[in-house]
Amino acid sequence: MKRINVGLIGGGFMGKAHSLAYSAVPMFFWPSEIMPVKHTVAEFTDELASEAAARFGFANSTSDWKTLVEDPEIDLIDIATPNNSHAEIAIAALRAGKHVICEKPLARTVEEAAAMYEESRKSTAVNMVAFNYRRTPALALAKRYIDEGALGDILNFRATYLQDWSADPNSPLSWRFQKKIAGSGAVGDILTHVLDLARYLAGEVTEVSALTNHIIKERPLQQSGVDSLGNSKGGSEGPKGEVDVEDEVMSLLKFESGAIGSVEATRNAWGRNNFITVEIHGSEGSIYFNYENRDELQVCFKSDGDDRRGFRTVYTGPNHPNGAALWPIPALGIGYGETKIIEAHDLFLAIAGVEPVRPDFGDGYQVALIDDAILRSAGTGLWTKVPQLNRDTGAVTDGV
Ligand code: NAI
Ligand code: SOE
Repeated sequence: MKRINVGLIGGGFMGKAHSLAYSAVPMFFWPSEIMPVKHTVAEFTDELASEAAARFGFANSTSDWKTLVEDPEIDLIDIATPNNSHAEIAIAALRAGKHVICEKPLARTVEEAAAMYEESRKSTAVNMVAFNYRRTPALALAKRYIDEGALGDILNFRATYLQDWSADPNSPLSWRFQKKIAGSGAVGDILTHVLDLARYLAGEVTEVSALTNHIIKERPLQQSGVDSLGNSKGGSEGPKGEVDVEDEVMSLLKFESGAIGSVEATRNAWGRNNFITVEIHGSEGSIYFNYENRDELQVCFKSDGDDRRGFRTVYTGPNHPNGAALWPIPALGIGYGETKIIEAHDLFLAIAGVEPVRPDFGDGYQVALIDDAILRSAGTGLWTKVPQLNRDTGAVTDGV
């Protein structure tokens, strides 16, 4: 068993989720190829950093992420900061020879994503982008059905990502509403997750036709530096700041395979919480998934027969992807935390040389190319080709 010293940068929502995963990996995946050691956490200030160390179980803390990247004792850099620092940290970490896991979206722009990907090609270290929803066992089971041909030829992919935490115009102006930090709005923040699922389950997206809408133009300034995701109300009085990113996005998709599809995302849909849905139909059957019932995969097959056709529920448990490591019977409940535990374990398998990990920076870059095409299409109103990354050469073509 190899010990891997982790340097975590960012002690917010994802700092918590990743720290939990590092503690949990050996509990779930045992014997473990890798034993993660929570070495050092970096935050903005010494106070925030030492608080994060105490809370998340790190031995050391620092207010300067650069010392962490340069520390020869650190093996893995975990980037759990807002999107504006992903490129700078990842490039420095790769140059220092560290393994890197970077939260999604890989970067704010295609240019930043390209630079990160180019740096990753020069390194022999492992890199990963944290699109963790594909680690949900029911979605990994969907992939298994598709790979085994149970759905036949994929004809249509439909996905949504709907939330409501920003529907109230008085929810505060977090970094997620500022282009200079986030890069984009619903597109980079949540559509990227379903675009990762689209590529994972249905293959490459080659052309898009998109609409975006920017409804809430200003929000109350946050009363503290903490990103509160809409939970603490700013109030309608008091200073406000500009929201310069889109609220909503919808896009039609064409896939390399000839399949067609649609994706949509908003953080303003009252009543929807983490409503990620995926419905795929093929020539031989269909599947349906809703993250709010994330243990369940609905399946329907042509071969079921005319008199019994309809969706039935497969409840994921020990017999499904990664299920044996999780809980001993179905219906105990698989949550968001488990997707992060599986993600960390898959990262460690790659670091241990057992098997390569996806999604990597190349995948994050390809998603950034789709994001960019969607935003350009929404601007022009035209069908827009998605440039395709050739993973062998590292070159990007102008669509296929
Ligand atoms: P957050 O706002 O809760 O936490 C970010 C933390 O990073 C804050 O504590 C902040 O003080 C710290 N930070 C910012 N810049 C820093 C720097 N230069 N050095 C050290 N610390 C710094 O944000 P959250 O929700 O954790 O998001 C972080 C990243 O994770 C974003 O890229 C976001 O898109 C992604 N994310 C991914 C999710 C997923 O499901 N995969 C879920 C939530 C966020
Ligand atoms: C807010 O929309 C958010 O925290 C996203 O940033 C995450 O990526 C998503 O998984 C949960 O919601």
